[in-house]
Amino acid sequence: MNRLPLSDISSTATLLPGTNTTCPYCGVGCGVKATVTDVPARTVTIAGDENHPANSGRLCVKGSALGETVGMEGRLLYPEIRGERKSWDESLEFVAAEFSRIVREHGPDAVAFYVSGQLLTEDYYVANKLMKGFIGSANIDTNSRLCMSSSVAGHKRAFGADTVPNCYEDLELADLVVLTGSNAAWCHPVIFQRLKAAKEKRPGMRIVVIDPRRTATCDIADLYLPVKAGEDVRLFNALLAQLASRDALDHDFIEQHCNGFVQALAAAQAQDLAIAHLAHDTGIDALDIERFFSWFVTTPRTLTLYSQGVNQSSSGSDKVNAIINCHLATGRIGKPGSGPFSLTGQPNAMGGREVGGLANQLAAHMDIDNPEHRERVQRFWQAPVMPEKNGLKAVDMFEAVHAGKIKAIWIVATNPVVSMPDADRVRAALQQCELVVVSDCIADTDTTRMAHVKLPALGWGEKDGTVTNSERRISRQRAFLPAPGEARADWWMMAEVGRRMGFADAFAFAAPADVFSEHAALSAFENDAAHGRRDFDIGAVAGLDAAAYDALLPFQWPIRSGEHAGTKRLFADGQFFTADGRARFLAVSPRTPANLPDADWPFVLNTGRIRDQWHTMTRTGLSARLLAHIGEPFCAMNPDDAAAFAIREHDVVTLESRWGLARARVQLTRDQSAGTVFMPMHWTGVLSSHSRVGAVVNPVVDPVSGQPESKHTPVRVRRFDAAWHGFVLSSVALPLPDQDYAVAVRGGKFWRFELAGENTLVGPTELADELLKTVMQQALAQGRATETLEYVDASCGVYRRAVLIEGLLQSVCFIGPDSGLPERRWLAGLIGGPLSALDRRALLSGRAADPAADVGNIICACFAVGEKTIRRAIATQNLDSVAAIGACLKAGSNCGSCQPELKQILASCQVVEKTPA
Ligand SMILES: Nc1nc2c(c(=O)[nH]1)N[C@H]1C(S)=C(S)[C@@H](COP(=O)(O)OP(=O)(O)OC[C@H]3O[C@@H](n4cnc5c(=O)[nH]c(N)nc54)[C@H](O)[C@@H]3O)O[C@H]1N2
Ligand SMILES: Nc1nc2c(c(=O)[nH]1)N[C@H]1C(S)=C(S)[C@@H](COP(=O)(O)OP(=O)(O)OC[C@H]3O[C@@H](n4cnc5c(=O)[nH]c(N)nc54)[C@H](O)[C@@H]3O)O[C@H]1N2
Ligand code: SF4
Ligand SMILES: [Mo]
Repeated sequence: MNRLPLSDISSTATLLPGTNTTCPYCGVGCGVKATVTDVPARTVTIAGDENHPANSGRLCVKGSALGETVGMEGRLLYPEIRGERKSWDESLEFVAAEFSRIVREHGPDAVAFYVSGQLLTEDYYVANKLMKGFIGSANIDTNSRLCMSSSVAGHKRAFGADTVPNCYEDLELADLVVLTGSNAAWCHPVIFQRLKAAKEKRPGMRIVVIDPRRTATCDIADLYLPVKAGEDVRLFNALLAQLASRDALDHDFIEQHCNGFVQALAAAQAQDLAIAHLAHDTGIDALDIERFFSWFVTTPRTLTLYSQGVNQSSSGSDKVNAIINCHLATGRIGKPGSGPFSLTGQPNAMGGREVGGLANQLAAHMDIDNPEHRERVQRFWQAPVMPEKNGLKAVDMFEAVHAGKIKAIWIVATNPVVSMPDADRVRAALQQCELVVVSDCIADTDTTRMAHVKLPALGWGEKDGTVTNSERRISRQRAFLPAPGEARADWWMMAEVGRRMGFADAFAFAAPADVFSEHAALSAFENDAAHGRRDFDIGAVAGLDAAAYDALLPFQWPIRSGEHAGTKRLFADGQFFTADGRARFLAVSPRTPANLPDADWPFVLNTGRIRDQWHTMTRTGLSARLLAHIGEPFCAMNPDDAAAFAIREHDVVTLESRWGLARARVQLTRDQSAGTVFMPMHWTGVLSSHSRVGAVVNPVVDPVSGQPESKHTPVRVRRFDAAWHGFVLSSVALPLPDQDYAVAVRGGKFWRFELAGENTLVGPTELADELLKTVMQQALAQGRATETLEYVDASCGVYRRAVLIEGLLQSVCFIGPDSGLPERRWLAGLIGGPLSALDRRALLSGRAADPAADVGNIICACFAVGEKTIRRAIATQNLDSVAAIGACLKAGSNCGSCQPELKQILASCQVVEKTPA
C-alpha cells in the first residue's frame, strides 16, 4: 500500500474548517470551500478555495451561487419503474435482467450507455469498464462528443495522444493570447479574470479574440477578428503560410521533432492567400488580419485558447490541427506562456477522456482499434470480452435507437432531449425505445420524462470522487451534505448492475477510493519504454488508502510511480506520443459547413451559452439570482436584418430549420453580424413550450470526431404573429401554460410566465381563469378569502387581473394586443406582500408611482443591481469607471462577471452625453 510519500499532493492540513471541494460547473475546475451552517435546512456557505491553484480563491457568479442550488426542490429521491416507486433492489435487478436479456437475444450492440462529462472519474470508469469489458460492446458515448471530441481527435492526430500540453500559469506568462471560438468571459470566467488581471499588470500583453459575434470576452481584446462562421481553417492556414514566408519558423524544432511540415505548408499555400481575398472569405478586415499575423510572427510567447467555436463544427478537428500546426511550426509548445490550449467545457470532460468514456477510446488513453491495447486492458480487467471495433458516436447512437437497433439505453448525468442536435428526433427515438433508464438528481427533466426507469443520483455536495480540469489537474470533489431520500452514487448503480449481470468480482468496489486506485493502476500498467509510453500515467497515486485518497490535494498528470509532484507542461522536450516520438503536422484545407444558407433558409443560427446559466438549467435554474440577468430565451439579431423582416426589439420570433422550430424574444444588437442569429442552448421543454433550440440544430457532424456542428444551422426567422401577449406573476409555481409561446422564469419569491398566442383570444377572462386556476383552487382548498381586481378594455384587447388572498397580493395576469406590456420588475416586487394605498391604485397600470422603484434589468447578479439604477447613478453621481460604479453601488465588485456589461453601459451613457440633442 502506497502510504503518502506524496507530500506535494496529499495533506490534511487545509481541509478544515468547511469542506474543500471542486466546483461542479466548468472546466476551469475552481476549488470551493463549502461550509454547512444548517444540515437539515441544507444551508451552505460557499467561498473560493484560496489554496486551489486553478482559482486562488476566485469564483464566478455560478460558483458563488452554488449554495442556492443544493436544496431539496425538484430532487429525484426514489427509484421508479414506469412511474411507480420501487426499491433499489427491484430496480437494479430489473435493469440488470433486461440488459442481460437484450444482450442475449440481440447481441451486445443492442444496448448502450450515454454518459456525461459531469460524472466523476470513478463513475465514468465503472460505466466504461462494464460496457466495454463485460457487456462487450463499445456503445458507450458521452455528451463530451458534443463538446470536446474534435479536440481529442486533433490532439491524437498531432501528438499521438489526447494531451493538453499547457497549464494555467501560462495565462500569466504569455505575451500574446489568442482566444478563438471561446467566450471565456461568460464560459470560463475565472480564466478570463486571470487574463484580465495579467493584462492590467502587464499592459504590453496583447489579446486577440476571434469570434463571429462580438462577445463580452472582447472587453479585454486589443484586436477583435469577426471571423465568418466556419472560416477558422482558412485563417490559420494563411497564418502558417505567413510564418513560412516571414521566416518565423523554428526550423530546428520542425526538423528534429516533427513530421509532415512540407505537406501541411503546401496545403496552406494551395489556398488563395491574396490578402484581399482572404479578407473577403473570412469576413475580417485586411488590416486586422495583417496585424494579427504580425503579432503572431513576432511574439514567441503566444498562447492560443480555443473552445466550442472551434470544436462544434463540421471541420472541428481540422480547425484544431490548423491551430496546432502554427504552434508546432514555431516550436511554441510546452514552453512557458505558449502552446495550443483547449479549454474544456465540463468539470470532468478531461476525466472522462482519461477513463476512455468515448465510443472510440478504451481506457487510460488506450485505443479500441489497437489490438495490443485491447489485449492489455482485457488482461488487466480480466474481462471476458472486449469489443474489436469502435462503438456508435452520440448522433449515430440515437439514430440506432430510432431505428430500433439499440433496444435499451442508460442515460446518466446528461439531458440529450435538450442538448442533442435534431433534438425532437432524439425524443422520438427514446419514445419508441424498449427500455430507457435515466439516472439524474432531478426528477423532472425533458429526458427523465422519456424514462421507463428513473434512478436517483447523488448531486454535487453529496458525491465523492475526482475530476480533472482543463490543465490536467485532478482534484477531489468531496461530500458535505447527507444523501437526500434514497439517492446513491452513479458508480454504485453501475457496479450494482454489473454484479447483477454476473460480474461480481470485477465490480466489487466498496468506495470511490477503490475505483480510483484501480484506474490509477491501469494508467501505469505496462506503461513504459518497453511497452510504449502513454501520456496518461498517475501511477504515483495507485494504491492510495482511503485516508490518503480523502486527503488528496490537486495535482497535474502525469505523475508516474515514484514521482512526488505532477507535471506542469508536456512536450517541452520535443518528445511526443506517436510511434516515432515526433509530432505530426496535418495538411488541412478549408471546407464550408455542410448546410449553407440559401434563399429559403437565409440566416446562420449560432448557439451557445449565457453568463449565468449552466446547460439545461436543472441546477442554475434553481437560483432566482442567476435568472435575474437573463430570464427569457432570446434570439440575438442584427438590426438591419431585423428591419428587412419587419422584426422589432422584444418581438417573439420563430426560428425554423429543416429539422424543427424554436421561439424566442428578439434582442437587436450590432454585436451580431448580418446574416447570423444567436440563440442560447439552455431553455428546455420543462421551462418553455417551444424554446428548445436543439430542435432546430442540424445533426451534421465532423467526419473525424463525430462532433455535431451546433454553431451552424441555416434557418429562417420570422416574427411570430402573436394575436396577444401576456404575463403572469404568481407567488406559487403554476403548471407551464400550454401556449404557442410560454416561458417560466423563477423569481425570488414568485414565478413569472411570459406568454404569447397566435389565435385571437375570444375571452381573455377565460384565459386568465385558466392561467390562475391553481392559485384559486389552493385558496379555495385552504378556505382563504380571495379578492380580485380587474381592468378590461375590450376595444383594444387589454385585460388585467390581480388576485389578493387575505390582503396579500398573490398573482397578477396582464394580457394585451402587443408586446408593449408594462415592466414586470416593479409588479414582481409586490407579489406576496400587502399593498399600500398608492401601490394598490397604481397596480393595474403596472407602473410604479415612484420611478426609483423601477431598477430595470439586473446586471450584477451578486448584489441584484439593475440597469436603470446603474444608469441613474452614472448620470447623477458622474460615475466614470467600473470601479466608481462598484464603489457607489457595489455592482461588479464581487465576482466581476458583469464588468464587461458595466463598461458597455458606461460607454453608451457617454455616447448619449456626447450626442447633441
Ligand atoms: N455560463 C456557462 N459557462 C459554461 C457552460 C455553460 O453552460 N454556461 N458550459 C461549459 C461547457 S460544457 C462548455 S463546452 C464551455 C463552452 O465555452 P465556449 O466555447 O466559450 O462557449 P460557447 O458559447 O458555446 O461558444 C463560444 C463562441 O464560439 C463562437 N463561434 C461560433 N462559431 C464560430 C466559428 O466558426 N469560429 C469561431 N472562431 N468562433 C465561433 C460563438 O459565437 C461563441 O461566442 O463552457 C463551459 N462553461
Ligand atoms: N445547440 C447547442 N447544443 C449543445 C451545445 C451548444 O453549444 N449548442 N453544447 C453541447 C455541449 S458542449 C455540452 S457539454 C452539452 C451539455 O448538455 P447536457 O449534458 O445535456 O446538459 P446538462 O444540463 O449539464 O445535463 C446534465 C444532467 O445531469 C444531471 N446531473 C447533475 N449532476 C448529476 C450527477 O452527479 N449524477 C447524475 N446521474 N445526474 C446529474 C442534471 O440534473 C442534468 O439533468 O450540450 C451540448 N449541446
Ligand atoms: S469559473 Fe467555472 S469552475 Fe470556476 S466557479 Fe465559475 S463555473 Fe465554477
Ligand atoms: Mo461542453
